[in-house]
Parts: sequence; C-alpha cells; structure tokens
Amino acid sequence: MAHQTIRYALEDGVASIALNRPDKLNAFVPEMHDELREALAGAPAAGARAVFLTGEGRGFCAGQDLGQRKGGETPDLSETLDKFYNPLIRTIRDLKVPVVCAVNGVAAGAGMSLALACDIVYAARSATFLQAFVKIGLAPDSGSTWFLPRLAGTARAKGLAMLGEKITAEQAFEWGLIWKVVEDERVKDEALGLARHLATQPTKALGAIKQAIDGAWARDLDAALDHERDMQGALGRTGDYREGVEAFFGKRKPAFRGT
Ligand code: LHQ
Repeated sequence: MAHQTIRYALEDGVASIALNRPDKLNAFVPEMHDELREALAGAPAAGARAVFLTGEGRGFCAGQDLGQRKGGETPDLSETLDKFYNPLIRTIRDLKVPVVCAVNGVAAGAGMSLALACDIVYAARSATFLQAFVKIGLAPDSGSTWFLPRLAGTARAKGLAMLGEKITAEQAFEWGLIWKVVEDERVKDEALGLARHLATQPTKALGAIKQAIDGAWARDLDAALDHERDMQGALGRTGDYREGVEAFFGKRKPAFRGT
C-alpha cells in the first residue's frame, strides 16, 4: 500500500513507522489514522517482531488536526473517538509485539496519548509533552485519563490535564511517563536499535509480558497469580523456551525465533 501520511518500512523484523505530516507537526487527519492503524495491525502478519514509531520533522504529533475542526458546524467528537482514536489506541495495546516509540519533538493532545500507549518510550532531550486538550475546551482522550494517573499519580495527572502546560522530556522521565531521555541526534537510532534487539527476542514472551502488565490494573493479586500460571504454562510450550534453556546449558547466545 502506498502511504501519503506515514512512512513505512519493514526491515530486520522491525516495522518502522514515521508519522509524516511535518508541516503540521504530524497532526492527525483521517487518512493518517487509517494508514497508521493498518500499518500497526498488519505488522506481525507482515513478519515484524517489533514496531518502531516516530515522527518526521521537528514534532512527534500535535494531536488532532485542528484545521479540520474550524467552521460553523458542531462536530460529533464521540464519533471521531469511536471511529479513529479509540481503535488506534486499542490496536497498539492489543498488538502482540512490542511498540517502541521515539518522541522526537513535541507530543501534544492525542499525540501525547499516542506516545503513552506505546510499550517503551524514548524521548529526545528537547522534546516536550502537553495535554493540550484543555486549551481548546476539551478533556484528555485517547487513553490519557487512564494512562496519566497510573503512570504519574493523580496529582500530576490532574495538573497536566487541567493546566495543559508543556513538560520537558526530563520531567516526563522523572514522573515515570517514559523509559529514557536521549540526546536529540541519537534518539531515533537508539530507539530503532532497541526495536531491532526486541525483534530478536522471544516474541511470545514479550507479547505475554505486554498483555500481563497492561492487564494488571484490572486484576487483584489472586487473579494475577492465576494469569501468570496460565501465561507461563503456555510459554513453557514454546520453541523459544526450549531454545533459551538449551542455549543456557550450551553456554551460547540463544537464537530465538518467535515460535
Ligand atoms: C497544527 C496543529 C494542530 C493543525 C500545530 N492542527 N495544525 C480528539 C477527538 C476529536 C477532536 C479533537 O481532538 C482530539 C484529540 C486532540 O488531540 S485535541 C488537541 C489538539 N491539539 C492541540 O490542541 C495542539 C495544538 N498545537 C499547539 O498547541 C502547538 O502547535 C504545539 C504546542 C503543539 C507546538 O507549538 P510550536 O512549536 O510553537 O509550533 P506552532 O504552533 O508554530 O506549529 C507549527 C505549525 O503546525 C503551525 O502551522 P503554520 O502553518 O503556522 O506553520 C501550526 O498551525 C501547525 N499545527 N498543531 N493540532
């Protein structure tokens, strides 16, 4: 499929996706939603064992393209969320391979939610994050009301959401919103390198880890123990578990195949 609003490449088991509307700081339009969602959802079947997501130009993603929201009529935002944003966030969370994100510049509104939905998030030192929603009379969406209190705590979640102020990458790191801050010129290479590494790891275990940790908020300890029992039972029957144990005793590096 030829893409108009994203760049896509599949190499070394990694689906690399770059949001590609740099003049608008990669703000979302329906075409970008469709292309991004399809690229993500189709990545494992295309052979990807990890996904790398970033933005072209100086921004990561400025959320909804507000140019599409000017004018008289009152849009139905529930419909927009139902049709575009919620399926996108669900696609990322349901994906059975890890999604590594390099936030190369500003991540605003649903652009920040998008980053928070990813599994491992790097940010360029100069990147900023803001819950821009309130500045235009809205409340956070695309998962931010769920991600923020869980990652950063209620006080910071409310401060971020109610003030809509920019925070730095360093602050996002200190608050537990992201994994790592990297110098601007290195951030994409480093995050892509991590995605390449993950693509050589036991894919089924990575998928299980993602599912177990994302689902942990909905489970009490008893249910988590049961979940781990079932998960480990299934992983114990994978080729990668066999390979991992054989490699350990063979004193060699395991060659995981994702099977
Ligand atoms: C943009 C945008 C943009 C269009 C920068 N749209 N052009 C879900 C459901 C349905 C509806 C509503 O929304 C949602 C979810 C949401 O995401 S709501 C939140 C929407 N996003 C925002 O409110 C952020 C708006 N943008 C900004 O506040 C600033 O642009 C940030 C802080 C992101 C960056 O500021 P600067 O670095 O100073 O850049 P800039 O403002 O000069 O922007 C550069 C260009 O990008 C500029 O165009 P121009 O032609 O003047 O160079 C902006 O108009 C354009 N742009 N964001 N969201």
